[in-house]
Amino acid sequence: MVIASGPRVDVQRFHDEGYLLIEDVFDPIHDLDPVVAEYEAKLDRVATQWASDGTIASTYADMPFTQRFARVLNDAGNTGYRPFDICLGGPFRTDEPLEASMHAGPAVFDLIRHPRLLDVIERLIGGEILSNPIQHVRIKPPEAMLREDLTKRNTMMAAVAWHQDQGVALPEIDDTDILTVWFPVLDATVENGCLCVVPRSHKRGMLLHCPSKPDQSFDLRIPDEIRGAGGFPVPMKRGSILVMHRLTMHSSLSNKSDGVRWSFDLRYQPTGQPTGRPWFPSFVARSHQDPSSEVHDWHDWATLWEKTRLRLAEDTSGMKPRRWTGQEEPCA
Ligand SMILES: O=C(O)CCC(=O)C(=O)O
Repeated sequence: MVIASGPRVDVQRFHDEGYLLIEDVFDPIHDLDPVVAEYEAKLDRVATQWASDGTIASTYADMPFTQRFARVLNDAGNTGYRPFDICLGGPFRTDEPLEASMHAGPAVFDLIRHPRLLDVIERLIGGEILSNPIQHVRIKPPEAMLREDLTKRNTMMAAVAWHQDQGVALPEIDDTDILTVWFPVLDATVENGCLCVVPRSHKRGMLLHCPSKPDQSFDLRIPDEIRGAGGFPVPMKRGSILVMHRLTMHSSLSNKSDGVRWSFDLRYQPTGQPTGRPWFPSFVARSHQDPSSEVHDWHDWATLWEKTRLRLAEDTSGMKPRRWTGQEEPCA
């Protein structure tokens, strides 16, 4: 195995605690500001399209990003977040471009493949690294600016309940060495809804997850009586990353501030292991054994998602049911 250089990674601490906070992985101006600019442009395109087809009342073009995003989401309702996430969410339709179904752009792709980020991952799982398709951007306007039904139902816009990432993927992932990498685009604080973790919780094994509401299969939580006590918020400066074991219990707070809470949660694993979402596309982010297998161009990454979109619009029968039925004790 090639041992990478890069940020200092306390591998032992990661295995002991189940998470690792590493500062200064990204350069905020060079690496994160382009993502903000890419999303400002995306919001402008989406708002212009939706104002012209009547989905929203106005383009809200005179507003700053946070207020504009909140107004667009409020007008568009529960599916309004779809064009912004970096993963496909249903409904899958043949008559819709990728641009309207999710976001795939160069600044985001550069983050997913950032060499300093991959150096950290390499220290933890080795140098054959697959980018797992369970990935999201969460741009959460202040809760006070959003319609209540959005903050109650949508985990991209609202607080997220305690869970383990292994618990929200298919059982095929149970032996995959998958890592979650969470990082803020703007500083994450207790007030604006940073992440919370329970140290050493990965040593408890996988815990029961219940749907948070009877009709919900994505928004899962570990019931309080199983979760027990412990856990604390992890405020983070932009540029830092938090790496978590797949069994580390985590949640996030609500955004009580007057600014946006903006983060990415990405996942990486050794190439060749199951991803937990076999119907979505993964790609080789780094390979020392076969560098030619790496995907370097964001257009190629977008094409993988576009082909997936077209396939799912024709046929979703390959999408398997979730791990939990909601009928387990004590969910039912
Ligand atoms: O960013 C958040 O609010 C929650 C993220 C999360 O739960 C995850 O990455 O699994």
